[in-house]
Amino acid sequence: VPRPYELYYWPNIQGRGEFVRLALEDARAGYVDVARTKGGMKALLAYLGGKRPGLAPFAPPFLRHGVLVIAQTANILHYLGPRLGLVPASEAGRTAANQLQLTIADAVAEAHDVHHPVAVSLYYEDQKREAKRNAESFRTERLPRYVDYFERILTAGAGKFAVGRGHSYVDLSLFQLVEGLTYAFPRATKRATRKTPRLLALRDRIAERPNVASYLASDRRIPFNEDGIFRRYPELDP
Ligand SMILES: N[C@@H](CCC(=O)N[C@@H](CS)C(=O)NCC(=O)O)C(=O)O
Repeated sequence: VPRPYELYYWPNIQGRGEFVRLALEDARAGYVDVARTKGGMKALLAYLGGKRPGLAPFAPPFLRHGVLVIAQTANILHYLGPRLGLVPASEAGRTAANQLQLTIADAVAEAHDVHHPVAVSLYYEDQKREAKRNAESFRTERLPRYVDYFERILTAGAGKFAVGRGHSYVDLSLFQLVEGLTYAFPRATKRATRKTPRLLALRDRIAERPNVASYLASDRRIPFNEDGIFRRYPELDP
């Protein structure tokens, strides 16, 4: 019997951990969201402090599976993909999935930097002016550029899946990206996705997958909030 997967991520936000949670939930893989259990935060911090065996992660999310400790969201999904049946089997398919996931990671980092353009260590309240400037170019240039790109990818793949002939962890992550952008920048996302029907249809199809739907309705799904990556500050989406 394989051990259950142990996911380590901050317990109060969806954040980058959500991309991993969605894969585990869609596959109904046995997993423990460690930091949300008693004593779990201590264990998470012990790993970050290099006090546990395995390659020390720089930052959450990370996954422990047996003796392996695996960090970096896209890398975790690259590991889980074949095990959960969430990626094509071919090397070409796995590489394509990883490439798209890394592009999603770039989009996520840029969405984060909108509210933290000066320093990660400063409060949003201390960088509001710069955030406003950053938000303008994110809304009008970067956000449309990312959603147009993924629309093109879906079009090339006949419209249903990002890679291969079945759904993969990339599709689950695209769902989360669209949900996050919609939460943080409802007006800009609505404008930008007027021309991306395939991406919106994918979002809807993923939300209706039975395991995803029951996860989203459960208390395991942490609501979006202003401590996470996708934050709704109305002044940044006027
Ligand atoms: N590139 C990494 C980024 C990890 C990351 O930035 N994690 C954030 C939370 S989403 C964090 O806890 N950062 C703490 C730090 O950078 O010190 C990934 O995709 O997993």
